[in-house]
Amino acid sequence: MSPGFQGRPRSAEPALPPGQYLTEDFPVLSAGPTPKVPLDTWEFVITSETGVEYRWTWDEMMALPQETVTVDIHCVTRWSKRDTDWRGVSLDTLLGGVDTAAHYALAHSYGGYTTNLPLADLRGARAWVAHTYDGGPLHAEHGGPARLLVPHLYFWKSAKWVRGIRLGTTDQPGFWETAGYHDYGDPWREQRYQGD
Ligand SMILES: Nc1nc2c(c(=O)[nH]1)N[C@H]1C(S)=C(S)[C@@H](COP(=O)(O)O)O[C@H]1N2
Ligand SMILES: [Mo]
Repeated sequence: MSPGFQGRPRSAEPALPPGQYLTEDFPVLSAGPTPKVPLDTWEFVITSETGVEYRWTWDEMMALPQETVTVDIHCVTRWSKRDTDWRGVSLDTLLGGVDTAAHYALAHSYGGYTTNLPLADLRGARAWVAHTYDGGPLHAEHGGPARLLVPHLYFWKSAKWVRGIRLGTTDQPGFWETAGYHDYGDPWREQRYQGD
């Protein structure tokens, strides 16, 4: 640093991704009605590219190692929320026993929503199946019983009411990606729409 350098005062607030503003409340964004998913029939399924299915019931999911996560979330409609508190199972745990050479993942939800992401983005302590928000059961409108949580991508990648993940050797665009939203959706590179 040069002697005369003023710089900016060190901010207490870390930067937000470009074009985002902070909100204190928790908006609900759903493309359709909120599905009702009883826990006794709930299941989560990872399907490999060769068609092998790895299934977890609710009780089996709860018996796995649980992680607490505090993360900022960023919606493509420009709201961001700081320090959201979740509890859930890491995709590293779920993928640990899955035999796959696939590069792509398509998350699918009760109710029919889908969203795609590279399988690599589900690994490395960056993605969870979250069932608890702020210390209580995740409310249905926010994706309960359980949703995908992938906070390093725009929040549309965090599929609510998640039911499973299909692994594939080709990239299959999901609901919003088919409607013109970006295939990857990195908020720090402001990848909102195809072509960004
Ligand atoms: N199943 C499902 N998941 C979804 C959506 C949806 O419509 N259906 N909307 C996405 C979008 S665009 C956002 S911003 C977040 C919103 O989550 P929230 O309603 O908990 O804020 O969920 C994502 N996951
Ligand atoms: Mo969104």
